[in-house]
Amino acid sequence: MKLISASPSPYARKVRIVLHEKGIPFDLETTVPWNADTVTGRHNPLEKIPILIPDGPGPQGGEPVFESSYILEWLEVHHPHPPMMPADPVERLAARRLEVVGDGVCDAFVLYFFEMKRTPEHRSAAWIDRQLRKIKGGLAELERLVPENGFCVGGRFGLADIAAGCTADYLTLRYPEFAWQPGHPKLAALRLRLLDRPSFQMTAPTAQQIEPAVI
Ligand SMILES: N[C@@H](CCC(=O)N[C@@H](CS)C(=O)NCC(=O)O)C(=O)O
Repeated sequence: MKLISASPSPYARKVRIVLHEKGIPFDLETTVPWNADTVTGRHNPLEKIPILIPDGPGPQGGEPVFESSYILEWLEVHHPHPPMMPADPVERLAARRLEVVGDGVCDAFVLYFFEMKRTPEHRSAAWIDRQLRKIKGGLAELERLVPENGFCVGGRFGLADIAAGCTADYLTLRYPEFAWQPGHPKLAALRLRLLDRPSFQMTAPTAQQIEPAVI
């Protein structure tokens, strides 16, 4: 199968980590989804990465799968071993909660990031404050949810750790001036524990050059 991804994307990274952890071979196609020459719109009407293109033929062969949380669910159904989501429904909800919060922090950061790309006279202070509030609120919630030691849910590595780790690494890359680590020691320690895993090391986020025309 093929994964269309962007190198800084925390959403695509969740999928890349799960593919590595499950041992599923895949081709990685890296694009800049904001740029005019991106392939994104050919496969996803919402024009967003990540996009997974499974091998055909088969029940869903060749049909693009998009939206990171949906791709992860799809992978769990079609490639259940090793599991990345808890089998217990209550634990699964707990893991999904961390994913929802982590994705929400990243969503708010993307809105903040592009607002800051505007020239100062075109920026909205109210919009910036709103997104920063969400980033800080979401990080505080992640800090509340992650444990001091070990993995986030059910004592075993999975979705919740991946979501929290991808969010933490993304902010570290894209928002270095916001030193979030001292105020969130459990999240900072989890991030470091996760960096021991090959799947995290192989998918470390890197910045991309975005066309100015998108802003
Ligand atoms: N909720 C989506 C978010 C994906 C997303 O926002 N991807 C960004 C890159 S990090 C993108 O492709 N943006 C292009 C656009 O919104 O036009 C998911 O989890 O897959």
